[in-house]
Amino acid sequence: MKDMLKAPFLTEMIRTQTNMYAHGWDERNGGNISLLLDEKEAAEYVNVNKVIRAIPTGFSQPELNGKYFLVTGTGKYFKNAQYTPETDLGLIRLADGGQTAELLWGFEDGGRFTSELPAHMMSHAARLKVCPENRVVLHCHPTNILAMTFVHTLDEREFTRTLWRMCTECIMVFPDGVNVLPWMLCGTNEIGAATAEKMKTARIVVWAQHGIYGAGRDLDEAFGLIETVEKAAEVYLKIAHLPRLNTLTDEQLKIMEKGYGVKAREGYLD
Ligand code: 2HA
Ligand code: ZN
Repeated sequence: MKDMLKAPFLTEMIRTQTNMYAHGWDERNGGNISLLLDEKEAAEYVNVNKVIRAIPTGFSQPELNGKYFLVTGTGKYFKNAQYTPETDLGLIRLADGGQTAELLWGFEDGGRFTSELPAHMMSHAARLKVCPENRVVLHCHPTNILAMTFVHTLDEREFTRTLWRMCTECIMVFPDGVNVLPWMLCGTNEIGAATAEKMKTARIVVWAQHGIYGAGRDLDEAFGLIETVEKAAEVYLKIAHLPRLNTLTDEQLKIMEKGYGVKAREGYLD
């Protein structure tokens, strides 16, 4: 068995958490990440026949039965993952149609997976249907996106159009736009199901007055997606109260669409 602490997927996870903390997106225990692993990949580092603990999840997700995930722990601080990965992270396998998480590594202090596991697992199931290569669901609290949900309409088309206009490459990075959930209590199956529903049509779901969810094929892609949305929100907040002398027009957004070879969300450009 290889050393888990040297597994590239674990190193990459810790690096991402550390970077997210440094960006100010994950204060205290804010944020959570889940990374889908191949069974073969997991089996190099853990004994897949040795379940340490079986933890009820409180939801069912039969499509993900038997799947392996590296997940962040509830109550754990992203800033500390680099020092105490074996308590702050866990490798789980879903069983009983998703109703049980079998712990194969980690959470060594008796801890468990993130309180947002329903939103993560339901979102994985939704994204895998659209993009079979999807591996990552990532949640955090970026300051500018969060602030924007207090002063901008939550209409998804308008929210997306505002962000697309803030930097020339936005439409290339998230042509599918940004979906938005009105405020809901977090950590529940209800917000999980609502997030997954929104994940059917976009890789970004903003939780009003809370934060953001991003999905991607790897950690870098999901991180870069959120980074781009957050940058656009920052530009918006810097200029929203100032007279606008110049802007990006729908004509220019259409030129970018052609130039980058992407397809903007249907009906989102005039
Ligand atoms: O786990 O971010 O949404 C902390 C959170 C909950
Ligand atoms: Zn949160």
